Amino acid sequence: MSDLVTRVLAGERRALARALTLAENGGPEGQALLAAIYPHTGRAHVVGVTGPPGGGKSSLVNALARIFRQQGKTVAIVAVDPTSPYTGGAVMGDRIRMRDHAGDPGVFIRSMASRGSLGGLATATGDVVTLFDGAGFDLVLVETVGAGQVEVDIAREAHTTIVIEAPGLGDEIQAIKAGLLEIADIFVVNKADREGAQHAARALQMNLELGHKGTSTWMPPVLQTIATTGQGVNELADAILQHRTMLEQTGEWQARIKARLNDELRHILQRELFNHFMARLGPTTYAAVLDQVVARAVDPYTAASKLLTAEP
Ligand SMILES: Nc1nc2c(ncn2[C@@H]2O[C@H](COP(=O)(O)OP(=O)(O)OP(=O)(O)O)[C@@H](O)[C@H]2O)c(=O)[nH]1
Ligand SMILES: [Mg+2]
Repeated sequence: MSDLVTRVLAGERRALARALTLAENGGPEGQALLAAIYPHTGRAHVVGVTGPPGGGKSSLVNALARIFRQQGKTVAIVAVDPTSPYTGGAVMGDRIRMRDHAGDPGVFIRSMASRGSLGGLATATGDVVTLFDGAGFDLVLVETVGAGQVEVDIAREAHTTIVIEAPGLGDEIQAIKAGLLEIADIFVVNKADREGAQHAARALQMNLELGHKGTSTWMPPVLQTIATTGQGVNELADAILQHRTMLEQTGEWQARIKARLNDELRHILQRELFNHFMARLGPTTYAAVLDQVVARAVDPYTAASKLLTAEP
């Protein structure tokens, strides 16, 4: 194990691939590995890229990776597909990317599927990001499809969140409904070569102004790109780096990390406290009280407080 840790920290690709699988499987080995890597993390700039299916997320991530590589930065790409257990979209995108970055040791691509449990996906994604961070990648680009709670959860892991729209998908409304407007640090209207891009950009801009988005230090820009030709992608890469600079200069970088870790720690505590409590209580006491609730003899609130004070 310690050998694997050393090799991951050295950025060795085969060790990293094995570590990623261990972490994704979520067993005790994976946990021990993550624990050993954790003290060596906190350097990578984590960038979330989310938006509707087919909006051009993979193409854009690919184009961004190319620019960051030209700047001498190393890039890890995580493609998360909560909608399918088979990573249909993610795998398609990966093929294009793998061809584009084939043989470049400064790029590492990993795709992840839901395997039926959406709750675990955000956690698994966080663990994968931790490993890339520990392995020394400068940037970790996390692509997620859709606009549901999983995307919002995953976006919370990112320092910088990019929300992509594309004309003709009818997604402006979808994004706003799902609260993606709230989490975006940068908006991108991709497929700017298509009709309706201008309109989509204006609609987004108006929504931003109406919602008084942004702070005195950051107003989310609305950029237009053509991912397939690379048009506008340099500007997007600049905006990502500017956002990082702003986060660091204002102390937001640390504040965001602390807020996220606070959440994470509380979640773990909640789960562990509950499991601990239930194990101490034993299944018979719980079942008996549940029966009383079902029989309308005791209401759920009273039942809960009875259980909390019950002697095991
Ligand atoms: N015309 C045009 N087509 C684009 C642009 N960007 C991406 N595409 C095309 O749109 C399709 C979808 O692109 P992807 O990058 O796979 O989109 P995605 O959002 O990753 O898709 P999923 O991961 O399946 O949700 C592909 O055929 C791309 O070639 C663009 O700027 N203009
Ligand atoms: Mg994709």
